[in-house]
Amino acid sequence: MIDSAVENAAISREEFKKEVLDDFRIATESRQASLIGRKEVLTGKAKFGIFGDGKEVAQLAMSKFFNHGDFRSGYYRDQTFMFAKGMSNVREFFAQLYADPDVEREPCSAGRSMNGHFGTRLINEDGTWKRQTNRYNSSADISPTASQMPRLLGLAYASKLYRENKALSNLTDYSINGNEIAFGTIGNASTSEGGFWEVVNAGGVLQVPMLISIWDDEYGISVHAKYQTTKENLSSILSGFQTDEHGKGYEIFTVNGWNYPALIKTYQKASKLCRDFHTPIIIHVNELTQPQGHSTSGSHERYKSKERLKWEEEYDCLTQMKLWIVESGIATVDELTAIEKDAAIFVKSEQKAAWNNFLKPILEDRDMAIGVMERLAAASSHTNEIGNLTSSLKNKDELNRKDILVSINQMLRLTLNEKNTNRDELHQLLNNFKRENAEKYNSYIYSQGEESALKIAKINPIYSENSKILDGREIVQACFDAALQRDERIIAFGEDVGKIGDVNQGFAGLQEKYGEIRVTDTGIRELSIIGQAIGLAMRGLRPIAEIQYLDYLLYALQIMSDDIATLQYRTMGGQKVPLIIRTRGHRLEGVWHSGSPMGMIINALRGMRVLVPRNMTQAAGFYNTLLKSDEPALVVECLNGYRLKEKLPDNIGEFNLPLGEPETLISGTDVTLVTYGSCCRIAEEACAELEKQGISVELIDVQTLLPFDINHQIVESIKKTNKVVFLDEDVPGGATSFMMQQVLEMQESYKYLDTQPLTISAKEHRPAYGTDGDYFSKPNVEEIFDVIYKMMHEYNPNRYPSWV
Ligand SMILES: Cc1ncc(C[n+]2csc(CCOP(=O)(O)OP(=O)(O)O)c2C)c(N)n1
Ligand SMILES: [Mg+2]
Repeated sequence: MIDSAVENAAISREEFKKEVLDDFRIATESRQASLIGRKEVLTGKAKFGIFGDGKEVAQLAMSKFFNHGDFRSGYYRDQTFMFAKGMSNVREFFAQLYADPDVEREPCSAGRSMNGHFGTRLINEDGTWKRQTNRYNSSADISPTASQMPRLLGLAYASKLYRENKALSNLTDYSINGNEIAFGTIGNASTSEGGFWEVVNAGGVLQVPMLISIWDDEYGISVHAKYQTTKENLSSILSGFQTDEHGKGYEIFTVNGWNYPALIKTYQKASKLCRDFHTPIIIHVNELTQPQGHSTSGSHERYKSKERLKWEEEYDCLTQMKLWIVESGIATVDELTAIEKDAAIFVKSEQKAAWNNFLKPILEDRDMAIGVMERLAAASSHTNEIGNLTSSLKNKDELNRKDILVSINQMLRLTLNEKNTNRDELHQLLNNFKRENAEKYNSYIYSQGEESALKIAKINPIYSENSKILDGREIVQACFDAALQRDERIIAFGEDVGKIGDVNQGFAGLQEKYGEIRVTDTGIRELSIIGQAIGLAMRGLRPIAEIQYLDYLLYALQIMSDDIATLQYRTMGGQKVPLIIRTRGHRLEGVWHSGSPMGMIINALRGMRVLVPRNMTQAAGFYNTLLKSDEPALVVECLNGYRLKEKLPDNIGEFNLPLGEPETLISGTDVTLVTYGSCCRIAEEACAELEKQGISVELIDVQTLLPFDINHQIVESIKKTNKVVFLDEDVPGGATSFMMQQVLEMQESYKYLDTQPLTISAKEHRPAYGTDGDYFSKPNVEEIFDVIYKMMHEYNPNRYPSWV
């Protein structure tokens, strides 16, 4: 058997043996990491563990065909693959298990993600991209099942763009002729998620080099395939995606997860098709096992039959690999036992090193604190209590940084009324620890690099006598035209974006001008439209992905929240996705075409920029800023603004508007009215009516909700007016509450208020259809007038008599 294997592999007998035994060693080390990892959790050194045992051999096969420039988008079972490609190693694996916050020791997430959440560092410390085509790349894993799928589509679609758009061929840091495969991995049960099917369909439509491996162990935690999958058979139900006579569709393979040579053959054939012809691939790897059960949270004996457990033992992929190696005459049982022994020793020592490295800085912090505590004990009238607290900190098992801070705080409370330098020293230490830990646990929500959106300098719009007056839609169209002209990396896509240039014609004529590869239609699939953008942005392109109406953002909100918004944070600045999500909303007609759920959105999207321009010129200025920055953003255009007339700036493609800078639309002295988006126009009308009654309102458009008024301009207005009203068309307590919290609490404007701060919002229900539906659902001029007039009446009843 070894002879035929050697023949097929076209390498020498020695080389072949070395490769097989190397594989066996990696798989065995990976298994040891799983076994020891579980013990580390059960003995209390780590909080939770989930491991790749039972899935090692298939991953070895996959790793052989994963080349430089390729990307992985996978899930928590993939440690063997990550080890095999050197994208992770045993020590880093344990560092993550212990939640080591040191990014050098735990480069996937700096201890922020639980174990098994892999990813490589795609960007440098200054935020610039690393070269991707000379290394192996993995997007950063997230926990929600199947959520690796949307971005997988984009990672694969990037290869298509790089291959088909010759103008991108100089971007060799990201692609060499689009030869890169996006490798996806997913568990069998996770394929029950809607997102899986949406992405599989889209991948087939787009014909992109996406190679999906399904690790099928028949279970999703305790739930058997009979509850997950029609006919309990993924290969069978996926067969409709099989390529047809036109070559469209997927090549689908089914292979047993314990059969090393068959797996290698399968991955070899599949990856060649995928790389050369961009044929999407599904490899259904079945008959996998889970020797230790799903995770450390329980044991699989509770839900697997005796027969199943016995079968799992027999068909454990490592057992089968060993049998094959021996039967093929590649190595003896003794040779394999020696490898197993060495692997056990190696993994144990790596685990110990990871633990010691993790613990060392905590012990140093503790000892530093104890030194100060002992001095305080001597100087304080609470010597005994402080002494007791100090010794219990000294003797604490499973020490965390938290324990040190808790002890310090207890002592500071005990000595609240004492004045001595040791107490001051302890206080100082506490502040230092807080600062250091904020860096460890609270940094990188947004880009901290040079291309942060907040660092893009303002360039004012320029107008001249010749500046044209156009419909709003023509203003954004001119902005997109200039952007597409300027930068080949920019692409736009979404429902109806291509042929008709979007439902409101922001891209009108631009597909004809720049080609289908740059401006293109997609299926109705919001989740994977955004996934497409994520993957493209990760591979150096600049996507503008469109969600047709704000009301339909909900389908995509999950991936925006779980993936985009957490990306910088969960990698501690190791990955980024500079992408723009363009949508339109606020006010038009009916329940699903006039929503403005901005509170929901900004609460789900900390980590993204959320922009709410009041008109299309502001929108264009923000698009220009965002395209120069490296941050992901959502831009909500006003659905009722496309036909309003605006003046086209002469520098439509160049001017930038800064984020986080409100604009005062009307100066006033009596009341500050804070709003954004379509409400600006309604507020302007209300202000005119109030002016007639002698009430001078200062109207402020915040323009961007995330970030919000970074220079604290609004409080300056309140210092003058001493009254504030927050207006929008979200539900009561929605984004108006956010604005109120920012202005009252963060800007401390409560100090300057003479009256109760108020909010005006839409009703609690979705807006009803028709003119009256809108009038009675959303805030209107009369309501704004009433609220502000009443506020003035309460403040000065003589001057402003009650009028109702
Ligand atoms: C959206 C979502 N729902 C539930 C979970 C909890 N959960 C984690 S793993 C898992 C089972 C996944 O099974 P499968 O896809 O077959 O992968 P396996 O663990 O068997 O390799 C579940 C339900 C989750 N992470 N995300
Ligand atoms: Mg499973």
